[in-house]
Amino acid sequence: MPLYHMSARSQQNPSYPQRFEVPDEKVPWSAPFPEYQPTPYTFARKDASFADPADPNSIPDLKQRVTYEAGGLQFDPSGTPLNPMGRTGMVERGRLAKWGPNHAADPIVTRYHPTTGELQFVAIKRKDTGEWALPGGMVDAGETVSSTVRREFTEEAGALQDPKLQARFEELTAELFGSGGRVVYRGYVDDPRNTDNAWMETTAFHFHCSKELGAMLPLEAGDDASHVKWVTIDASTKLYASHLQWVETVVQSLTSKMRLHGLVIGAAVIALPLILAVAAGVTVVRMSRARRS
Ligand code: RP5
Repeated sequence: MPLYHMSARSQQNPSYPQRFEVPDEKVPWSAPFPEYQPTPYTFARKDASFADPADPNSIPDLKQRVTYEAGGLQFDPSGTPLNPMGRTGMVERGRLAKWGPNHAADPIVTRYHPTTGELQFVAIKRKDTGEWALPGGMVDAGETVSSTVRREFTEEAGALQDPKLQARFEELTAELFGSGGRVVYRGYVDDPRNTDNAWMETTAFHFHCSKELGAMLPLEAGDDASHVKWVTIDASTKLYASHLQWVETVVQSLTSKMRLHGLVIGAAVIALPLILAVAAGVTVVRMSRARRS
């Protein structure tokens, strides 16, 4: 996470009104900023049944809501939750449904390209900002984050027209997600929808495809994604919100595993002739002893 959130202060979400400009040094709540006049904005939803009421003080369990941020939930004197990373130039909930943390889950699905061997991950193109992103989504009420990660991946990457391909996709994803994955990040997301009073938090899981699975996993755009594809990771890769940071964590861990694997193989290649020579020497000694006796 950068020192100060960047996307959460930006105009990257084109449907947002202009935010009040917050310079880096004014982001922390501890920095005095008497001229601060954040823009109030709450998106008027057609289906508001799962959204919070307009008044945060009317929510009985607000103070008990789960946050992954170490300091716990902070509130302003009126009882409204305060963004743990500081000012964003906007108050109220923006396009987020909940006051305070809004929970998501993100799958980082990787493979080595079947012919080039390049490390790749699955990305979707978001319709709201047009940026490439991990195929994550909001955790539904009563749902575990691991089920969300699988559901979102299936919805966003697996809307296949051919029923046979769809069935195969489901088999393969069951195998992939059956492993449970590895948690690589849990906490605040620098999301362009965040406000001073509502923000995204996520759990990002890594799943690595076997060679066979990586070659077979069919991908097609679906749900709120206009495109989905395998992306080769290189210096030019750009992703939505703070997604790139978690992908980089995965790349580092896979690269160091590969290095270790290479070292083990290298050591085995060097050691094998020695082991064979020693073994041959022992046999010769044994044979000559046997001849003498
Ligand atoms: C991001 O928003 C999360 O990391 C996740 O990828 C996404 C969830 O929101 P929706 O895609 O469901 O809008 O902050």
